Amino acid sequence: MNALVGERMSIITSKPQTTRHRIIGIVSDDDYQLVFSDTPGIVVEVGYKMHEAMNRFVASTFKDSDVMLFVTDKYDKYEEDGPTVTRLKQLQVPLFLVINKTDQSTDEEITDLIKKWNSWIDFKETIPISALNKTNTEKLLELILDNTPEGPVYYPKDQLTDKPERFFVSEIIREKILQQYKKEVPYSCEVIVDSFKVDKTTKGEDITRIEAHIYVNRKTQKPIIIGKGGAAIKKLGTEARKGIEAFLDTKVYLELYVKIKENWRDNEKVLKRFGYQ
Ligand SMILES: Nc1nc2c(ncn2[C@@H]2O[C@H](COP(=O)(O)OP(=O)(O)OP(=O)(O)O)[C@@H](O)[C@H]2O)c(=O)[nH]1
Ligand SMILES: [Mg+2]
Repeated sequence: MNALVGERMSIITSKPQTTRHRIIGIVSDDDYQLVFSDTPGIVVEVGYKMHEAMNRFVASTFKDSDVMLFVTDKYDKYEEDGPTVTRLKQLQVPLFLVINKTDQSTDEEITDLIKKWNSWIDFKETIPISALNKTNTEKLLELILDNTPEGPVYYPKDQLTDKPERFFVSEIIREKILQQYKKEVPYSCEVIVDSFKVDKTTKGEDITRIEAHIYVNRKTQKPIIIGKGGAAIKKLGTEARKGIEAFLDTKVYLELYVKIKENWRDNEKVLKRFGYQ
């Protein structure tokens, strides 16, 4: 979606289940507006209420999308009788097979993937792309436009998404947590931006002052996030600040706090407050 929208809306990491929400990216041109939704993948092993919420985000796109793009690559593992393939088979709207990461695949690997997937599901279009190098992404955009019905314009032309800046700020911090910490720790974290103020430095430059809380799932995870003498959280703060500065295009002063919220992934009230509605 980032490649198509031309902005870094969704966070990207090498770890699975990076995306937890339905994130909207809007592309407006003189004669069209496309509203993209990036969602998590379907969570097969549902362990927490948070996973159910993630699957509800996926389900919502199955209900209201005009075109569905299934993005996969040679590393993905799917079974023909698994929930993802089963759900895709039932779709009524045009469904595209988008084979990503062609920069890392041979022609033969791509041909084999196309053959396998098309023997499972009846795709309206099949297209190999590289989101990284933006290979074929323009062509994909054209195919989408060819297959979308006409409809009303939903958003003002200059609007890129439906969520506030503070959501994207919290996502950038979560991206850095996923990149920096190991195993279960990043999956046990949620980030909430509590304060977001645009201010001026003494030199008169814009500076955004941000306070954010990192919620962990268990007592033992707090010292892990903080690290020896605060080294880990200091590194996290630096990386996150750089990412947020690039996103907001202002200087950023970031303060991070860690709080324990036992078993938040199974707490309906907390999940609601964290945006998993
Ligand atoms: N080589 C290569 N890597 C890519 C390409 N597109 C994405 N990646 C990498 O693939 C990994 C996963 O990317 P994500 O965008 O997090 O994938 P996702 O499908 O949204 O995954 P979840 O949000 O975890 O469900 C990251 O390490 C990306 O840098 C591509 O075209 N080529
Ligand atoms: Mg994602």
